[in-house]
Amino acid sequence: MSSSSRLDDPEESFMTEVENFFNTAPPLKDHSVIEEKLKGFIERNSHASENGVSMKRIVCVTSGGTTVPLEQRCVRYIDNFSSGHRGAASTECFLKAGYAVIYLHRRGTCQPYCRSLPDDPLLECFESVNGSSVQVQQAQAEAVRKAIANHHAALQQGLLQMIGVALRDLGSRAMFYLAAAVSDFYVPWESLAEHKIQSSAGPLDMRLAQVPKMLSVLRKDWAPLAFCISFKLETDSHILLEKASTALKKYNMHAVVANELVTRKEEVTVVTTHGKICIRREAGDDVENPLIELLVQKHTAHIEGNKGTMEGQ
Ligand code: PAZ
Repeated sequence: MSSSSRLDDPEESFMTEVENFFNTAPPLKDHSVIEEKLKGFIERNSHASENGVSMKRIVCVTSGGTTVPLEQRCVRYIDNFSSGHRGAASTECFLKAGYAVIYLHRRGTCQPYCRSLPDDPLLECFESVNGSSVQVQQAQAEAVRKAIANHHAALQQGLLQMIGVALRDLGSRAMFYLAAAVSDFYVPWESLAEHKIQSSAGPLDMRLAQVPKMLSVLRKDWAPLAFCISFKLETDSHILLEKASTALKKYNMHAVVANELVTRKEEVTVVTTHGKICIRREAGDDVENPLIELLVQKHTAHIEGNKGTMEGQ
C-alpha cells in the first residue's frame, strides 16, 4: 500500500499516528524487568482453581495524573490535578471482591490503604523511646495500625500496552479500569528542547500535539475480550453525560464512569448502552464501594456472556 493511500484511510492514518507515537517516545525504563514481573504476577494469579479452569479475575487500575515534559532533560512540565484517590480506593474494593490488581500509577500517586493515614509530616507521627526504639505517637497509632493491618490482609490474599497484551490470554476475566487523568496533549520528543528552556529568550511559544487515544487500540488489538471501563471528567455539568455517551460509542467501552470535578468524591454516573445509573456516596462510606459492586456485577455478566465463545473460559 502506498503511503498516500494509508493517509486517505482514517483508520490506517490513526494506526500510523499510534506507531509514530510509540516509535518516537523514549524507551520505557527497565522494560524487560517490568515485563518479567508482570508475567510472573499474571501467572501466579491465573492458577487453576475450579475443575482445572482458572477463575481468578485480574483488573488493571490506572490511577493519578500524568505530566507533559517541556524539555528532554526535564526541568519543567505541565501537570494535572488528579491525586489518585479514586484509583487507590477502587483498588481496595477490587481486592475485597477477590480480584488481583495491577495498579498503574506514577510516583507520588495516592496508594491503596494509605488514604486514611494522618496528614501530619512523617517525623511527627513517631517518637523515640529510650533513645533506642521508635514508636508511633498515641494520636496517630490507631490510623497507622489499621492501614498496616488492611495492607497485610490484602497481600496475604493473594504500562498499558504491555499489560493489555499480557492480559490477553485471560480473555473476559481481565478488566481495565482506567481512572488516571491522562493528558490529551504533549510535545513530541523530537520537538522538545534538549536543555532547560532559557527565559532570556523571551515569552515561550509552544505547540502541543494531541495524544492519540489508545482506548480503541486496547479494545480492538491489545485485549479484545477484556471488560473495559473508562472515565470522563468535566467541569461543565451540561456536557458531561453527552460526552460520556459519545466516548462509550466511539471507543466501544463496556461502561464510562462520568464525574464532575467538584463532586467526584460524592457522585458518579455509570453510562452503558443499557442506560445511566447515578451512584451517590452514603454517609461515612466511599463512592467507590457501590461503584465497584456494580461494575463487578457487570463484569460477571460479561464473563457469562462470553462463555461458549472461542475463549470458552
Ligand atoms: O485521582 P482523583 O481521585 O483526584 O480524581 C479521579 C479522576 C477525576 C481523575 C477520575 O475519576 C477520572 O475522571 N479520570 C479520567 C479523567 C479524564 O477525563 O481524563
